[in-house]
Amino acid sequence: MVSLLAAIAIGSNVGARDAHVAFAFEAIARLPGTQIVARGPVIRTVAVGKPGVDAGGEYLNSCVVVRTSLGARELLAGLHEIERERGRDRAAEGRWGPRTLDLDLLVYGDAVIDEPGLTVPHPRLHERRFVLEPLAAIAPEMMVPGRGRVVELLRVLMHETPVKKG
Ligand code: A4P
Ligand code: MG
Repeated sequence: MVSLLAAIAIGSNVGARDAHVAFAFEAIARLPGTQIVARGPVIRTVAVGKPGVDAGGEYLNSCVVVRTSLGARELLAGLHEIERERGRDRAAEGRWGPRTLDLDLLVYGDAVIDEPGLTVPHPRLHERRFVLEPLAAIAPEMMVPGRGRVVELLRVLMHETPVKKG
């Protein structure tokens, strides 16, 4: 069976965040045809939101690299099911609003997909330190198709982000 490497982002900023993240690690490992190759560090991050939208409190963010024989849509459907098991209700929350568990498919092999409901690589991956930092800790050399190596994307982002003085 064909299998490939994929990267998944994990985020939680509502409720028992530690438990939600721990559940995500376990549940992803139980997805059919899927093994966790590496588990990212769990980091605390300031919620990134939009002006006028309450992004909620501090996040726990992490990620995993998996080897999987699931298709990209099957994998994303599995991730959405795991989110629901932790009580996530998309209908009741705003975009970028607070959430118990957010699982994003970051990279799926060398696939470039832009379809309704599925964009891979994740369109904001390269702009987000809370995604790139844990991913660079476990997969610095991973190629993000169309963008470059993870470690390089993090380096560029850190150079672009103004350092607060004082
Ligand atoms: N979708 C399409 N492609 C993908 C993909 N590759 N992975 C669709 C996951 N989902 C994908 O997602 C919205 C729709 O995107 C879904 O229907 C799915 O089919 P969502 O998870 O319901 O909504 P969202 O997460 O609010 O939207 P989005 O655009 O994924 O937001 P982000 O970019 O994930 O931002 N601050 C910190 N510190 N840490 C965070 O983790 N996360 C967000 C969410 C905002 N601020 C944050 C964090
Ligand atoms: Mg999301």
